[in-house]
Amino acid sequence: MRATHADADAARAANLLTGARRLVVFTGAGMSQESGVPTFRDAQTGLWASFNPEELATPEAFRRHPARVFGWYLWRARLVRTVEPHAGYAALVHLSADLESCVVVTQNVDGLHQRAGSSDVIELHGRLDAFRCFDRGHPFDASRLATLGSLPEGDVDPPPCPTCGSPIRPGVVWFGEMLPADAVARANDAVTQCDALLVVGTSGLVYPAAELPWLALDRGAKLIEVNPTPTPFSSRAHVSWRATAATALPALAQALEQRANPQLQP
Ligand code: BV8
Repeated sequence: MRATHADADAARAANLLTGARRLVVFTGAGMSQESGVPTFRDAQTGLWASFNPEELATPEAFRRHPARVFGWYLWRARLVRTVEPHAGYAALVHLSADLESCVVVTQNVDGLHQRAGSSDVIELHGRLDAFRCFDRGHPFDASRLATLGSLPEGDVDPPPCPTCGSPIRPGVVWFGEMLPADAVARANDAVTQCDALLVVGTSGLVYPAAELPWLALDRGAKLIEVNPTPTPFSSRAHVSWRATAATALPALAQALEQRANPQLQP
């Protein structure tokens, strides 16, 4: 059977990873796209179609329009509860089994890597299912939002913090906010020590997260990129794989499996 272009990419990526002991997988919104979670730069749907996510994902937007911003996050949190991690997430879990370490550093806030079974996940931008109060950071139990979560899409007034009365906000990192220092430190450590960095589904536009692939390259790590479209990393990647996450990652796991067990060749 003639090898396809995808097979060639899988083979090149597998060759690069053969012998790697410490892998970091750096993911963005494109990793979740085939599970039905719109990417950050996809046109917003429904009531938020007229808003640019970067205009909603800020403390200023929440102060100015708390119900609009809170309603958007509640809708997203509800959406994420209804989707399932696609085969690419399971492929990452599978290929991690043969490695000394496989750290997932994600910009995503949907928790899908953990739901798929990845055990070493660093969330740079927080999580949709974590809530706290805006002014003092008092944790807020998301199950108290259950009734609100059933509301139709649209504005939802954030409830007041039971402790201090400040409006409840999502536990994500907004534009203009610092990333969690411990997550940044752990991500930098992982990338500094990795043999290879697998970059999946990120536009590479949002900093400081987007610094990580450049750090890996500077430290001599091999870089494999999985993205249907070019990004700022593409020209420096050792393998720039024009494919989607749910297609490429299972193909990569299979190619690595065949190298580890040649008797399995089809
Ligand atoms: C910070 C959580 C220090 C929220 C997110 C002015 C003032 C303040 C800061 C700045 C400023 N100017 C610039 C900055 C820095 C700013 C920034 O980088 N802005 C960008 C827009 C230029 N960064 C910050 O503000 C950060 N904090 O700098 O603090 C500071 C503090 C105070 C003052 C000054 C500095 C905080 C950034 C974190 C923002 N929060 N998420 C939420 O989710 O609502 S970021 C958000 O974008 C998501 O997390 C998303 O993951 C992330 C990055 O986007 P991507 O993941 O790459 O997604 P995107 O849609 O862009 O691309 C998808 C990709 O997937 C595409 O390439 C596509 O081709 C590909 N794809 C599509 N389908 C598939 C696929 N790939 C594979 N398979 C598929 N099927």
